Amino acid sequence: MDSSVAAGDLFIVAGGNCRMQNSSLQVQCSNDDDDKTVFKHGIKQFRTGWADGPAYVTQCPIQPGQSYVYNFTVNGQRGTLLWHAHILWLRVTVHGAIVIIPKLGLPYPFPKPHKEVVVLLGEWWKLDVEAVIDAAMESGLAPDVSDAYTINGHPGLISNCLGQGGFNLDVEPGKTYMLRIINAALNEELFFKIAGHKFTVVEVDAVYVKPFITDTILIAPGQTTNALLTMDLGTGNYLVAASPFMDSPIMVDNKTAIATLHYTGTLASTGTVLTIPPPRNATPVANKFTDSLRSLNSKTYPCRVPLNVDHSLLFTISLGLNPCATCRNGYRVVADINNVTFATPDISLLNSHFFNITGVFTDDFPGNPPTPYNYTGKQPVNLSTMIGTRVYRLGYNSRVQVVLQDTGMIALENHPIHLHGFNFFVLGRGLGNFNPEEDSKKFNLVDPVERNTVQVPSGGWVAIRFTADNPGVWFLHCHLEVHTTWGLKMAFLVDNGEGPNESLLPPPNDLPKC
Ligand SMILES: *[C@@H]1O[C@H](CO)[C@@H](O)[C@H](O)[C@H]1NC(C)=O
Ligand SMILES: *[C@@H]1O[C@H](CO)[C@@H](O)[C@H](O)[C@H]1NC(C)=O
Ligand SMILES: *[C@@H]1O[C@H](CO)[C@@H](O)[C@H](O)[C@H]1NC(C)=O
Ligand SMILES: *[C@@H]1O[C@H](CO)[C@@H](O)[C@H](O)[C@H]1NC(C)=O
Ligand SMILES: *[C@@H]1O[C@H](CO)[C@@H](O)[C@H](O)[C@H]1NC(C)=O
Ligand SMILES: *[C@@H]1O[C@H](CO)[C@@H](O)[C@H](O)[C@H]1NC(C)=O
Ligand SMILES: *[C@@H]1O[C@H](CO)[C@@H](O)[C@H](O)[C@H]1NC(C)=O
Ligand SMILES: [Cu+2]
Repeated sequence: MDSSVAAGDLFIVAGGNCRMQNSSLQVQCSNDDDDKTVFKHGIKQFRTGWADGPAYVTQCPIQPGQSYVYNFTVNGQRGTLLWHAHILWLRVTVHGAIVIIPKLGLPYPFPKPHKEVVVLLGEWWKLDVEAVIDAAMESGLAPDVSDAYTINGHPGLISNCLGQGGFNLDVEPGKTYMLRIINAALNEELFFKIAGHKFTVVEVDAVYVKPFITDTILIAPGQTTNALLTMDLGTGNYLVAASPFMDSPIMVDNKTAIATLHYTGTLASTGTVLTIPPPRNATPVANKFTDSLRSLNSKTYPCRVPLNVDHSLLFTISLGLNPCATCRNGYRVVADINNVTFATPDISLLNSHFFNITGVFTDDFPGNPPTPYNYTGKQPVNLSTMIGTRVYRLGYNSRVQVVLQDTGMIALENHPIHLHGFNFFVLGRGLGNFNPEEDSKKFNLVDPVERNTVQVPSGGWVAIRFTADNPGVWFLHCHLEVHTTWGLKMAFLVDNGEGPNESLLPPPNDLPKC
């Protein structure tokens, strides 16, 4: 990749000004080692799906020696997002922040902070991650967990890595800072805490929220959170901690990444005030954060949740086991939506759609589980899945509700599900099986939070709605990379509308070929 897109780089994108309504961004990616694609996570890519990024969904990978210009317009969005590689596990290190500043003259809906700081949370393996996932795919079993989490690239002091300095955030007493926190980890949701300080959360996934105060932030891979932090303690050093949230029995991982918040003028001999991260299974802490999220829903930033729906879908989110003669135990761990494990095609879905190439995908993705059962109770004995490259087709502008339902196949587990091409509204969530009659009565249709990645609670469900006003092919997948690798993904195909600005644009000339 050329120097304009190196890992950890920060894009500052002008969200337009009074003279210029839209702003266009060109990201030149040339490639001199592995096959790569770059995904602008959360950018809506209106009619420009070609610049979205997921490999074999909207493009073929950029081959070594080739280059591709991602050409798209940021329109109507501002806030913190991220970009990352969207092929194999390369996003472990190929990622960074996207900061879209508001239109010139348009203030934040909260007091302007003294300074803004990007806080990028990551995950680190000592081994080459490609070797880790390749070994797992060969054995059919789960990959090794990471060796560390990182805060702006540093794990901080960890027991077997003494002498490692951590990230140091220097602050001035009395000032307010805005942290733009991004979870770029591969496989873990994280708690984020700073000793002695409380956050005021003002934005998630580049959408303003009703401000609320919390001492712990919960952030899943692919999510972003902007939080104000007032330096009201005057002096001292305070521990910053990022630790996993995992309320599933599947893995035990309690590593913590640490950094320091340092007030300028603090004596060098001053110790650090510590904080204890929540235990990794602290579901009540996670729920308290999630339940506090509400759209701002002000006159300037209204909440446009669809009040009626054209498609009401129920998607089960599961793991599974498929027979595999060459695997260590005779089976392979897989994952699926509605019992379909996604098979990656040889050419991109978007290419196949635009050029009418048949035989690449079918548009018969099930809108409901093929065999309904008690998803959070006793599981069927046969844990195998269907393999398919299937999409769900939507008419332009149709209003879609998807209830994402966790199941106990292998184990109940929390999954952060990310939708490309759209933001969605989160109408409600609960434990057990979704009950259409009872649960939909309790939906929040007034100020539900709007985002692009949402957690399906372990042993529960979450209901989302969006308007399919963006023609193209849009990926929906778990943002735990291990589950994506196992097939926890599908795509929506949104047809063109009738109007002049309602169809997918033709692909750029330099679109990589397969
Ligand atoms: C980028 O897209 C814009 C608008 O679609 C177009 O005018 C421009 O020529 C494109 N630039 C490149 C380098 O392809
Ligand atoms: C992490 O978990 C391991 C295994 O359960 C345990 O031995 C260790 O004490 C835990 N460490 C912390 C910091 O909680
Ligand atoms: C694909 O088929 C549609 C519908 O038949 C047609 O309108 C369109 O022009 C075709 N596209 C290409 C690139 O051939
Ligand atoms: C599903 O299973 C759970 C756990 O065994 C049980 O509590 C619940 O009543 C069951 N639901 C239905 C609809 O049978
Ligand atoms: C589950 O069903 C699949 C086909 O539907 C079959 O191939 C497999 O052997 C079955 N597994 C078990 C354990 O019965
Ligand atoms: C999933 O599909 C497989 C293969 O057809 C089948 O054996 C299994 O019973 C299905 N499971 C569910 C829950 O639908
Ligand atoms: C598309 O065009 C219609 C009709 O001209 C207009 O109302 C709408 O705002 C346009 N949409 C976008 C996203 O530009
Ligand atoms: Cu998952």
